[in-house]
Amino acid sequence: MNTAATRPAQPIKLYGNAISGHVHRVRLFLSMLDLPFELIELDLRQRANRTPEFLARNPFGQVPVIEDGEVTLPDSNAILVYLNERYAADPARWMPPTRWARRACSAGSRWRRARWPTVRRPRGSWRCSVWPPIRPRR
Ligand SMILES: N[C@@H](CCC(=O)N[C@@H](CS)C(=O)NCC(=O)O)C(=O)O
Repeated sequence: MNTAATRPAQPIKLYGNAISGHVHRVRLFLSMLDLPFELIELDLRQRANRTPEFLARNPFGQVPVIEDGEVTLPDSNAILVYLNERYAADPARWMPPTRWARRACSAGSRWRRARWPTVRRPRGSWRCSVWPPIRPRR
């Protein structure tokens, strides 16, 4: 639970939709950190992500994007790291303790989403979304 000193001055704006997994993971983490946010729904079928206003927020035209005061940030991975480092009372709780492990975790999570639908991590390992973190394709 984060403290009053680490709360945003106004609700974080989250541009996304209800069915995107990338948006869902950001919503989940916002909730876990107990941060106020407002979901701004974009209808991707109507190409709401291709308007000049939205492309100014994310030139790739993808959700999620957050706006937190002066900060505009796309990409769910980047957003999770940002929220953790800025607002989590104990950022180490959500990230592995060393730089190499953090790197492996982040690369692994991208790799998993691309190629490996179901993975498990052993009990007692870091809160990494994939195990093993990196395994090159043969
Ligand atoms: N690397 C991005 C991927 C985001 C992504 O693929 N978003 C999809 C929805 S799940 C999207 O906006 N697709 C619309 C498009 O690419 O035009 C992230 O992690 O946020």
